[in-house]
Amino acid sequence: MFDKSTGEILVDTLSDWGVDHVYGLPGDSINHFVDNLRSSEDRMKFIQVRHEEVGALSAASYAKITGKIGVCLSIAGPGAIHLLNGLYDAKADGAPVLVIAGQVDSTQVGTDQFQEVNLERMFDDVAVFNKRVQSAESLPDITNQAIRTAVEKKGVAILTIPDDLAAEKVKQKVKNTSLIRSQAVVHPDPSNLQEALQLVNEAKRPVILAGKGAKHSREELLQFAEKVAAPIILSLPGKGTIPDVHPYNLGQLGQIGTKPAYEAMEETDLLIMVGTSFPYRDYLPDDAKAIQLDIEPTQIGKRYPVTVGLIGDAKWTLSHLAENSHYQEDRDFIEKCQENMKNWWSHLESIESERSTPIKPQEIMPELQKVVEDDAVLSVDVGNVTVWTARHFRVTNQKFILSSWMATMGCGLPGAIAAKIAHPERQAVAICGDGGFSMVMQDFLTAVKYQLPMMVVIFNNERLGMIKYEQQAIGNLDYETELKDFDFAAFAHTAGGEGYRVEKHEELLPALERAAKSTKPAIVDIVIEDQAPLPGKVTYEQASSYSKYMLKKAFKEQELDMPPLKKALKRIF
Ligand SMILES: Cc1ncc(C[n+]2csc(CCOP(=O)(O)OP(=O)(O)O)c2C)c(N)n1
Repeated sequence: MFDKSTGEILVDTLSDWGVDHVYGLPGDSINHFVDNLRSSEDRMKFIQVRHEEVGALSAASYAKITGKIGVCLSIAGPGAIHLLNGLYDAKADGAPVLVIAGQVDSTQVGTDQFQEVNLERMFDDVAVFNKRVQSAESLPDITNQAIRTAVEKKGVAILTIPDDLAAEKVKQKVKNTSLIRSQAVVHPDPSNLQEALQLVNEAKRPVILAGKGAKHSREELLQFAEKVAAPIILSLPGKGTIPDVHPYNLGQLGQIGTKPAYEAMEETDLLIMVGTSFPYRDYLPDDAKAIQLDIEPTQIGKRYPVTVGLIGDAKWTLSHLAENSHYQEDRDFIEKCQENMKNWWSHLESIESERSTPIKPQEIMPELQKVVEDDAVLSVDVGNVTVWTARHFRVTNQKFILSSWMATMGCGLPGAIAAKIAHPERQAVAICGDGGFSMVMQDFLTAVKYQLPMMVVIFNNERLGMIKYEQQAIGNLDYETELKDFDFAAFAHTAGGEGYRVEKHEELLPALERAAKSTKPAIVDIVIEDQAPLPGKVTYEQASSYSKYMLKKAFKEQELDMPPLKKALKRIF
């Protein structure tokens, strides 16, 4: 006699798909399934978070780090609502995530029960698969479809399960639909490949802009770039595709970018986009020919009027282009870019070697670099801290993750939690602003509870730094961006971890070294001078808006009582 509950079958199915842990917070409407997890602890770990948003962000981060599906669960109503931010992060960054959301009893759905929310409607916008299980018998098949859809469409699948169904016994053995995963290597149309090769062979100053779609093609990308003498600019999600100090790397583009990248874009006669949806049109060439390679047909021509589209796998296509393009004899352009980059690095080195109190943010990176291992996972939060890390941290082989498209604050710590679960043997480092970290800091306790040693580096400027400078950059006075000072090192101790407060430069490296060696989660709370990370290239509009802010500031600070000046300023603003 077969007597498994559907909840147990759900655990079996997850297990068959290779899932070995679930993030979440238990409660009514998910209790039966949580009990199934309790009795399957040997193969399915339950990571209890303090806030469901952290559960969802961790599941998304796990998917970004491993390429495997991340799984989180919640109760109906408030728990499910808390998941949303992390789920949108997964959607925006193409990370496969499965949600198991509890729901009120199946006989009561739709009758305004306690904590009942119309979950199908709520999740509709974020999900690629979104179904409420209607019967115990259909649950295994629906679970299979949910996982398959999340993996293939790189998005969020929602399984809403009234908790009574999870407890129901199934009378006969359930035969799963197939768990086999078949994959295609997509090759572009041969005539498109031919057109692309012709453009490449004719170009004098080709530039490659590569995004996260190129991440699995480091070798092929470099072979192609070297053959056709094209420098490589990486979008922020693409950081790490090739090492930052590789002679063909010009860093990032845009507000966070480098001057050599900006200049290469101004000079290029052929833009080659690989697996990127870089959104800032102003930083792309005014009028260059362009090839765009992407696995997703709808991306072609989305951001730039491309001459040739190549729909296909980056690895295969780059290797084809590398093999079949002509060797570029004229190396002047690449050499000039390399010279520019050398100057850029020495400019960075000179500002990084300053010694000041409070510490300047850019002074931190070379010291951090000394303790971060080559195969570490770096999880970066959102704010100026993203810019400092993008610009000054030289990624070698580390895994670099962030909330790149949703850009949600609070992603740093969940990324480090997921990193430690995905790769317990590797170092996990979260780099956060004080604002971003304080959005999720309760879950430092989760890292302590599950003994996940990690290093959380906080750039503590007592500010929402990025917003302060955003306000100034549009000519406004900064307003409500200051944060109450807080000793995150003391918090780390209270939480059961280790904490180091750093106020002077000489304390920095010893603190980082001790945190890196710690067997407990550790916070290095660095009091920094609040600084604006200026763009690699300041545009006229940026300079002009900033001068408006300076005038307003001077006017406010000095409380000038000079009617003609006041009148003039009023005219300007
Ligand atoms: C959830 C969320 N709310 C608001 C924002 C807008 N935002 C972007 S950066 C930022 C400030 C970040 O401050 P902090 O974490 O202290 O880092 P800093 O910029 O000072 O380095 C804000 C409010 C956001 N991206 N995400």
